[in-house]
Amino acid sequence: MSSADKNLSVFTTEGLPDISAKKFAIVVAEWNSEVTEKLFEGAYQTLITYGAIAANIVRGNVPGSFELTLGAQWFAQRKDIDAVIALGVVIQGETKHNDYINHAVAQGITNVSLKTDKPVIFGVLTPNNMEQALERSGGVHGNKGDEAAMTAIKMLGLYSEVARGYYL
Ligand code: DLZ
Repeated sequence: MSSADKNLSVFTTEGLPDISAKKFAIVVAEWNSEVTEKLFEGAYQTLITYGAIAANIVRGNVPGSFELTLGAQWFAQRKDIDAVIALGVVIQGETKHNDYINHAVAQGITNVSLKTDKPVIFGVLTPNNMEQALERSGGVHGNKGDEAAMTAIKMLGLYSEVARGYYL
C-alpha cells in the first residue's frame, strides 16, 4: 500500500517496551519548518504518550534535510542516547535538489544507524507538494512524526528482546 492510501499514524501498539529510562534525540530540519514543526510535535507527543520522560527527549535543529545525517550522527554517537529520530520535508519537483537530498539522507541515516548500532529513524517526508506534506504532518493522512517515534520505540523493543535471547 502506498503512503498516499495509508494513515501514517495507524500502527499496532501491542507489546511495546518500557521506554521510561530511554533517551531520545529528535533532529529537526528547519527547511519547510511549518511542516517539520508539526512532525516534531507528533514525534514528541507519541514518545510521551507511550512512556518516555520529557527530560529524556532532546532536540537539535539542522538547516535542511541534507544536514540531518550529520546531526543524527552527533547525537547517535553519544553514549546516553538510545535512539535518534530525524525529521525533514523535501518537496519533490520544486528543484532537482530533491533527488540528491533524498538519496543522500536515506543512505546517510542508514549508515549512521549501522555505524552506531542504534535506531536512527528516517522521518523524512518526500511529497509532491506542500498540500501533501500538510496531509502527512497532522492532516488526513496522519503524521509521519508519530510514525517515526513509534518506529524508534519498536526498534528499541526488538533490540532488547534480541539481546535477552528472546528468539533463541
Ligand atoms: C536547498 C534545499 C532545497 C532546494 N530544498 C529543500 C527541501 O525541500 N527540504 C529540505 O529539508 N532542504 C532543502 N534544501 C536545503 C538542503 O537540505 C541543505 O540544507 C542545503 O543544500 C545546504 O547543505
